Amino acid sequence: MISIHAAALAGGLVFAAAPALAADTILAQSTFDSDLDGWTSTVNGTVSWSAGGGHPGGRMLFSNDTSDSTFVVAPAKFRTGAIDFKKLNNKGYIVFQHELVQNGGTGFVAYEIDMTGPGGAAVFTGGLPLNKLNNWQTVVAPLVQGNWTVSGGSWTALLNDVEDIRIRIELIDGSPDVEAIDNVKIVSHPKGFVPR
Ligand SMILES: [Ca+2]
Repeated sequence: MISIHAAALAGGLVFAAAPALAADTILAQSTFDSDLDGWTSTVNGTVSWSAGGGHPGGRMLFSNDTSDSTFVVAPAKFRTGAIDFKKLNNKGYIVFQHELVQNGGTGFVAYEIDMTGPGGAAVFTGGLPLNKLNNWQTVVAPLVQGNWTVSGGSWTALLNDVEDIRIRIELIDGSPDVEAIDNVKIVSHPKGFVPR
């Protein structure tokens, strides 16, 4: 063994232990602990910052008394320019947490994330929320084409330039309803997903 080791050193080789799987890395996130962090709403006047009640800290709070379908729109740090989505294909995910605070409605619609850009558009549809107030649910959307419905262009062309990401914050059909989002993240997952 000693002679082999010496020969390896002489040849400039280094034997390392089996490489550990690369760790997940957060590439962008909003924890809403000091403000809305640049998030906006598709329906004016429905989204505000709440200093408390988050998971933990602050949260993005939605409240309305109509039957709109309200989404929140991600700030620039979640889009291409700050993030290389091509590198995240099959190796990244979007995650957020959602909470039902008050439910005066008649039913639910599913979790949803929309991504659009000049090359395409895609929709991630999750399950329905649990009918449980003040309970944070974690929603994970792998950046794997099979988890999305491509509604225009192509998945690859979309990932070349993701210009808009929006998350459905209003899951209650009817009103009044109050809901919240916290901990939106785009995460690199280098070990990758097994394609569906
Ligand atoms: Ca928070």
